[in-house]
Amino acid sequence: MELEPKLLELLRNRGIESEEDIREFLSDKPRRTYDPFLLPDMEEGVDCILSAIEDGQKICIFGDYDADGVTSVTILWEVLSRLTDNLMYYIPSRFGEGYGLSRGAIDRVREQGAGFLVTVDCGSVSVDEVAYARSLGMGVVVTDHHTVSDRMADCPVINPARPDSAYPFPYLAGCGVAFKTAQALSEITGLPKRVLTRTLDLVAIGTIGDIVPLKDENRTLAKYGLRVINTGERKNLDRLIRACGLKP
Ligand SMILES: [Mn+2]
Repeated sequence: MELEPKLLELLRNRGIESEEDIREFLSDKPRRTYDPFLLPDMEEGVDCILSAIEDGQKICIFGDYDADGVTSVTILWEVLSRLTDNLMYYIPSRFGEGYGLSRGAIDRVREQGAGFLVTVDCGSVSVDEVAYARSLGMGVVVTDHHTVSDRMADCPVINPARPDSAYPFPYLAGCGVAFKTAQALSEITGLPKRVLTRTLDLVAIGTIGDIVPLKDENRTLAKYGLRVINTGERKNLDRLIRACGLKP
């Protein structure tokens, strides 16, 4: 591969030096992606979610109000809604409630009949809130990408940034973790592949919006996701793109 010295310098500044890494970074068909079950607690988390569905429990996807959080909710919604009708989501108010799980939000979700919480883009360090939800008899699975500083919630915590994570790439966005969880659920239940690939447009928006490093698996997700955006299949997104005067 013949490359301009300036380009090689720019790549080197980003830690991309080996022939293989350069090829992958510049490729139109990147391949770097990993088995979702390498993420900590993925097996246990997916088991809990599927048992909750079997038991007929109402599942609440608990998200966040930014680009990463909103896309995370939608990705998991699109896959879980193929497996159950007993589904709701909750996005806390940026102004009234703030980021993450809170007792008030858990009470509201419980009042609406939810027996099981799956968080996206939040929850790893919500030790007291997770304990509170469990004291009400609710099951909880956390999916998240935020740094785990000291104590971690007492439930399955699917998060590549955990200090004990063996996942090869620690910088997924929240929507990347939601996508990997959706991928694991799809594999176990044998959902058609297109259900999952159809969500890649949202993974690209959340990943780029959350300003995580666009390297490795994030780059793969963003590149294929941009292609899904440009199919125009998600009508409201297509309208938004047109309203902004953007072209594919
Ligand atoms: Mn995030």
